[in-house]
Amino acid sequence: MIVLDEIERRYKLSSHEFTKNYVGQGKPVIISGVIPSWNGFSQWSLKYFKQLSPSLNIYAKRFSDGGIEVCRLTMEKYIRLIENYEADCLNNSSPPYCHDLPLFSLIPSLIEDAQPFPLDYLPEWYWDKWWRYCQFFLGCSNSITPLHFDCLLTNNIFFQIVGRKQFTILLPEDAKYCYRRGWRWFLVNPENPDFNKYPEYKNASPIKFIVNPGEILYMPSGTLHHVRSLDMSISFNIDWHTRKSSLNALSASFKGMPIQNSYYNLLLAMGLVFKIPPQVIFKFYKSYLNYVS
Ligand SMILES: O=C(O)CCC(=O)C(=O)O
Ligand SMILES: [Fe+2]
Repeated sequence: MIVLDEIERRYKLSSHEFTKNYVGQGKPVIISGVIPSWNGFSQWSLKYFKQLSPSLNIYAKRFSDGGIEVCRLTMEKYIRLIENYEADCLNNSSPPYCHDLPLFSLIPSLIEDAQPFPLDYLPEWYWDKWWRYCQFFLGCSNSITPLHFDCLLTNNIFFQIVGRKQFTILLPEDAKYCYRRGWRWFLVNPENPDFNKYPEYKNASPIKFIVNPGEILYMPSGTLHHVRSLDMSISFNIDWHTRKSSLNALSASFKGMPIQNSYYNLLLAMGLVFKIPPQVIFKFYKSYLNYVS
């Protein structure tokens, strides 16, 4: 078991070291020096997305204790809401958060902007059309994603492009102190924990840090994370399994993982362990990208 009191930061980490010392050890890390060499890094902004595809239909979410409310609107309308909020946050209500949007599939020209993509951080199985597995997060400052882990128990490589985000993360061993609700959400608010209601949280060891534009965050499978946007922000992630994490995730089918998640994990394990090609698996996996919350 690893004990961490702060996150490591590495410049242009090699894929060999990434795989051995971070993925292999279940250790989070922030990697700088990779995203800034992408073709379109300095071009990406909400205005740019609006110009590329104003009438694109997207969805945005509001998180509350009662659940997640989803609303649908166009890219143009959403970005106007964000711009108005940033210009005058006191007189405009805070817009919903565009969360888990497969934007590379919706605006394919963005794929070229993210080249050279660090494919060698991922298992080779993902190299073909890697962008299909990515989900975007667009939002205003102060957008929040409450404490959770990623629902298939995948590894997560998180790309911060515009704006800063503050992460509070906990290693999987601390889940027992965070008061779980359902499969993946937790009741504790790590930014302002209510120790009367959640006394066990005193035993947890949260790590808090900022991810800056142009940085990559790696979170191992099962890492709990709470995320606050400090600025208007554009990020995307790729959730992915290794052979080992796909088998571990399958064994979680016996520990409360919803059956639908086990189905998607079985598909990924068939790809990673039994080498069934991604072209075959993706047909069945595609619906996952709308299923995640
Ligand atoms: O950026 C966020 O608000 C949430 C990110 C997240 O939960 C993820 O990448 O899994
Ligand atoms: Fe997440």
